[in-house]
Amino acid sequence: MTALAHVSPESKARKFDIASVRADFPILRRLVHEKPLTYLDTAASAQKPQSVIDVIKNQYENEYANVHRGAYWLSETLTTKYEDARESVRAFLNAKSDKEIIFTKGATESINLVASSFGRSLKVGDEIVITGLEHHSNIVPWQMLRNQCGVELKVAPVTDDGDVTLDSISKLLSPKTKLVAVAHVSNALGTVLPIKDIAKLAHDAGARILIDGCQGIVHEDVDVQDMDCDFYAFSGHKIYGPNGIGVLYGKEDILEEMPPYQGGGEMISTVTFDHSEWAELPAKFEAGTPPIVPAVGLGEAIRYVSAFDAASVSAHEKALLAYGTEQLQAVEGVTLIGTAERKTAVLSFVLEGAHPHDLATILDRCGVCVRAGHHCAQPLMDRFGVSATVRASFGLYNTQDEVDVLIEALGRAREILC
Ligand code: C6P
Repeated sequence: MTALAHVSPESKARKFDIASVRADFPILRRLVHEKPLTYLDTAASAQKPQSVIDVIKNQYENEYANVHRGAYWLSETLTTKYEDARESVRAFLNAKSDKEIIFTKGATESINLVASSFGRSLKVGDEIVITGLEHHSNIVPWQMLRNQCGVELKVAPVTDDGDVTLDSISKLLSPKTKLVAVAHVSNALGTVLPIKDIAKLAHDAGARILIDGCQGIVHEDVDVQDMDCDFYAFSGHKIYGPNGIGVLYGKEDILEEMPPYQGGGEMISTVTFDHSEWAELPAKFEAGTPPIVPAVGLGEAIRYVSAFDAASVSAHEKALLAYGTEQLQAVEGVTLIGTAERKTAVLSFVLEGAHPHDLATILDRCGVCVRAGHHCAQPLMDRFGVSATVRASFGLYNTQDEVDVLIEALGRAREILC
């Protein structure tokens, strides 16, 4: 079942028509360096549809107040919208309960929440298993925990095509493993990991599993019950929503056991100078004034993507990836990094004789936005013996024509740099 399959059937009436999809994103109409914008950096952050922009604008213009604190109409109205957004996320992930959806400021904070809170139950000698293709946000929090409490970090190796085998994960698991923390989709290569199988391996070993779903939420089916993951973390800005909002899904019984991550605001039920008691989930993990408007904007973004039939969006993105792969491989001097069979929406490559940053600068002059660098995955770059790659990444609004623009701009860059 797909994430999009959890919304009501009547809301999925919209046909996936690329021209009308593009018309939803006002920024795609602008020029950059007097060239049409070719936005191929959705893995870094997605562009926003008009409906999300309108909702945000309307909140500030007409409905703004703090939430969960005011006994007046404005505050109650926005509180309802904030909690409706939580329900939209719950339905999107097919979580059992709203209590399992914690709003954070992004995937990085969601993972840090687990490291800081769940991590407190770990002790010297316990082990955490990650993979060699993780984003720094799914490496550094575990290193910090290692430095605090002496847990060990085990890393499953990356294969030459940019994949991680189940066997290599399995070999690292033992009764000492307390957590397996893996990406759903690699941001740097696009590799899709078999999350359901990894979750089974983790659980068979008696460990919990956290999925860094920052890229997976955009391109893959996400059903947290079907995957049987214990935690799923993602950021709103990748899925066509605002920035400043993220989600941590956690199974209710596990979240109940975990201590609060931060103190203050509405995360308490009572406070005295001697002692405080915690609020019920999800408030226990939402200290301080939450990212109210971004949460409502995320709810709208989820409504936006949920209106399409998931299979059509997926077919469109797969066709783009196949076409882009074929076109890039035909460019002399280009080496694609990350050629796993299960792959989505990302083309990471190097061009012989050209530094990725120089290449990206020339592409920018042609109106093409790509990311160049280590993509916050330095150990993965080391694995492939490069310091950086150029990364073109797709969203639902990209077209084959834009791939052609990229290839043409690459030809121009080759003439200048090589
Ligand atoms: N990747 C990229 O260009 P935040 O910054 O908290 O929204 O997301 C962090 C993060 C965690 N995991 C994965 C797999 C990610 O892709 C990201 C963000 C961006 O690839 C910015 S570094």
